[in-house]
Amino acid sequence: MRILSWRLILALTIGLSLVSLASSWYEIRAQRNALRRDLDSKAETVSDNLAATAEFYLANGNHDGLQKLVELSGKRDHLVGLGIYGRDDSALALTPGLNGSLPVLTQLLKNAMQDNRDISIFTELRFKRVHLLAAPLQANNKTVIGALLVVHDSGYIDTETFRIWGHLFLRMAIQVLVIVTITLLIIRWSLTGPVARVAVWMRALRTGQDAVPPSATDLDFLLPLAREVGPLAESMQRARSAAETEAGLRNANESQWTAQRLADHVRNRLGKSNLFVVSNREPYIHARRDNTVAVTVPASGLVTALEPILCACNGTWIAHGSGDADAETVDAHDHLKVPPEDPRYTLRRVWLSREQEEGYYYGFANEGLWPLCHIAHTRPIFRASDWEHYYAVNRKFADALIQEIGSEENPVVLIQDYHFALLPRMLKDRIPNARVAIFWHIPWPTPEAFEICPWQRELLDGLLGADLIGFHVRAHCNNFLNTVDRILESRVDWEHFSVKRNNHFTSVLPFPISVELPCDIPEARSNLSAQEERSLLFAELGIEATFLGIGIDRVDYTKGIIERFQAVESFLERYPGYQGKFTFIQIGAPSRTHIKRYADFQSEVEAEANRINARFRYGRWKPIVFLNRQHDRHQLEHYYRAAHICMVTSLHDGMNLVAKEYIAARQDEHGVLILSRFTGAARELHDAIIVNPYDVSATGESIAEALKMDPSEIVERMRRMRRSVKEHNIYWWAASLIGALCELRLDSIGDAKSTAPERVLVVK
Ligand code: GDG
Repeated sequence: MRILSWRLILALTIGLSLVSLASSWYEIRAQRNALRRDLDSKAETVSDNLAATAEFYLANGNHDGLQKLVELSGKRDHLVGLGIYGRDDSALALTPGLNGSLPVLTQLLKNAMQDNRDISIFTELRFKRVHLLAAPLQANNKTVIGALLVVHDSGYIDTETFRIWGHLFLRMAIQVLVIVTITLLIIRWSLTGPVARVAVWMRALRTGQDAVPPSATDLDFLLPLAREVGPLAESMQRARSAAETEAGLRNANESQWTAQRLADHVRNRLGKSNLFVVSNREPYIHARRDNTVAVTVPASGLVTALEPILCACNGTWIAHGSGDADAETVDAHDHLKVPPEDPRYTLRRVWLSREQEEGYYYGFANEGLWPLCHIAHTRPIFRASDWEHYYAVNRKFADALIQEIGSEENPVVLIQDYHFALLPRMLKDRIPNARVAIFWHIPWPTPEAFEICPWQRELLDGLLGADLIGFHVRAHCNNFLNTVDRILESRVDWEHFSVKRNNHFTSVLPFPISVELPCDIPEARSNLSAQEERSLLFAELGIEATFLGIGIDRVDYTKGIIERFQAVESFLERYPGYQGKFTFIQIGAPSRTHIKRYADFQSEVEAEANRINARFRYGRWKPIVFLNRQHDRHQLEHYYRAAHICMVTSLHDGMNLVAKEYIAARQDEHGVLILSRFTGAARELHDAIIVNPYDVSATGESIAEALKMDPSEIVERMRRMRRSVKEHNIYWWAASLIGALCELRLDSIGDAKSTAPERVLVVK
């Protein structure tokens, strides 16, 4: 910066001086010429005034008259002398002190007389700057009879010129000084200061300290740089945190799965094959906000788990482009390189019409398959038109997938969820060499329940196109195999958990999904205690209470939200001492509100909360707070860390990530989890208080049990659950799933040659 300042000072000084000098030179030259013209006309006036009288005396030979004339007229400003000469150049009258015989004068007079015109010059006489005017004198007949010489001192013109130069130099120096000072101040305010503050910010980011980004004014012209610095710092912090975790694990001799380990593992397993992921929900959504396009990452464990793999092997993720600015951000092939701040893999967007989305997503998937697979006593609705859309959209995704795979010889394809039951078969029929897995995130019902679906055979056949079908728990695998056994002509191999149909083998295995532990996520760390977090939340919500229970769900009829409220009611009835002390906060993110059953359910939840509140509330306390809006990830972490109890009372749930997120957030090893026995999570988290959500009073009793639990027991239980989630985290899930898929020997599973272990696949 110092060199820049010096360069700037030098350049400004030279530039400004040159400009000032040039303009001053012109100005001074003009002034000097004006003074000269002025002196010239003064000499002309003197000559004009004397000419007539001098001609008269000269014509009459009156030399005394001539002498008197020059002496009388010779006393004026700057006039040095006057002289009158005859035709032969002889001096006839001279003012005293004027040496009239100097050659320069006689030559001038001669020329004036010869040419019969006035001649003036600026010259030097005896080291003095003078102005000379020689004017011819004429007789009546216009013949030249002599000449008049007027001599002025012109030295004052030089003096004046020097004075002006002096002024101009002073002005120029002040100008240069002022401009250089202002420039240096601007550099300091707008450049040196902001750059220093940005450097402090970057240093804080680099060293992992709390860093407050500089203000928008500071970042003004550094904005393009700042845009890069944020993501860069984030990647660095993640890398550092990953390295620390890895090092910690190595020291502790633990084999915890991290994003980095997963990426390495998958790269090894895939070898030269490329990975393709298909899901309905895309990992990055571009949406229009005011006049700008904002990119959001949907809060989903799936993105967390699959992104490191795709980044590591430069894979392709195919998903429905659902954002209103999605189409503007893709290239001509509907491709987009993501993550936006560090593009590592390709997102291929598939476009659906409104009718297709209605029929395939809201209709068949969410009004048909969702209630079919969840035993929650909501009747599935199967419309032929929805089925047609479901089929057409699966076909559309198959076409897109085949296009992306191109000439790839051994692609590895991971399909997500119940939106794509037909896709494995559609793909395998066209690319038999592809390794295809589908992971079913929701439960699989009993054969009797599944049998009510009019397209049961088509769905099973579509799924069995895959080489591997994953569920969260063994019970869902069993239900699936029983369903296949009962409905399709096929051979179920219970020993290896596989199905042979038309000479193709499908392995059916459990892969319990999980979460990332927040201690691996720098921004999820908190310095506040649970008590402080609670006080903050109560103050924010304007509530007075001591004990806090929470529930976090999409507002979905499978999540048992109403039963949960009723359990709170039952608890307060049985334990009135907790009235005024225990508050239950339910975060309910609106979900699928297009569907009537969901819209109705939202009103039912609200009405139930109002009913219970009206019964118990007083002062600034109320038993239930229903926050019916989407919260960001960061806010959820506060609730998890603040709550004495987290209630997960799903009527039926594939896994339930909220239960695991609560455990992951409790770095303080406090908090009690109340967990429905009908969740997949209940198979792993034995230290939760396991409840039957339909038994409202027993669930109410479990709240009392949780609040009265001995602190040492709370810590012991939480510690064990955290160990389980830590060991079987989201990266472990992804590694197990992809590992199993890559290890399958295609079309040989049924002959007991599968390399997949019989029980839950644990990758070490
Ligand atoms: C299906 C299966 C299976 C909730 N509200 C907000 C919010 N959430 C997040 C939670 C959690 C996720 O949504 C919900 O996950 P769940 O597992 O509870 O349930 P489903 O959405 O039904 O998912 C389920 C899962 O797939 C994974 O395989 O476990 O059984 O049904 O992560 O934190 N997230 C944000 N704001 C909210 O308001 N950001």
